[in-house]
Amino acid sequence: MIHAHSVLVIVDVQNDFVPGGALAVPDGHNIIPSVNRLSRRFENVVLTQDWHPAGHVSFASSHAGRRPFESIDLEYGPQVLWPDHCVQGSNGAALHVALDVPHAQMVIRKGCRMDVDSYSGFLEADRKTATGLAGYLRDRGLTHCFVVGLATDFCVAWTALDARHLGFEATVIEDACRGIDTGGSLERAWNDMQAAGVTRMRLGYDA
Ligand code: VGL
Ligand code: ZN
Repeated sequence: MIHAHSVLVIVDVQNDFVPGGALAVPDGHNIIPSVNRLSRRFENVVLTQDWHPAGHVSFASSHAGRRPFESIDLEYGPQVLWPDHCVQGSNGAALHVALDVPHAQMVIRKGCRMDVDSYSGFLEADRKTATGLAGYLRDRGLTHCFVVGLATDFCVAWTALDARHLGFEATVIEDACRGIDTGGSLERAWNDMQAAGVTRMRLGYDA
């Protein structure tokens, strides 16, 4: 199942996405031991890091009269508004200290542009701006993305969907992910992933 052309993509295991953080994913910290243990089975590991400038378009605080978890229409489509989170260089944006993947070879930072969000590790929300991850994987002959991390229904799902869209195999390991689940987002994400040919797998261990 895991082979030389497999890559583990660890999505957004950052301080702001665990309890106590600015955009806490319930139980988010509890995936970290499993992610660490799983990572030992992969020769190829890539991390993503949500990395927004202060005043980013995805922050509710950037839109007068708007509150977190409301949705607005931007040029590129609907955008959920979030509490300020993962501001470039802040402690909240740092990778969680318990994440232990010294053999990870690449960190992709995304959502770096003021006016464009990016849940996906591959393509930003304008659906045009590439992060470079697809090119990196192709250059290295990596064909199967195993995706874990935070949050299942946003950055994990969009990363897995884009992996399929860009011609990679994609598997989401559901017990090494946790979701935000706002407005039915978790069920929708699993339906979309299934329709796109993303495989859903369980580790079955609590590391
Ligand atoms: C994420 C909402 C906003 C995520 C990032 O990592 O799933 N969700 N920014
Ligand atoms: Zn974000």
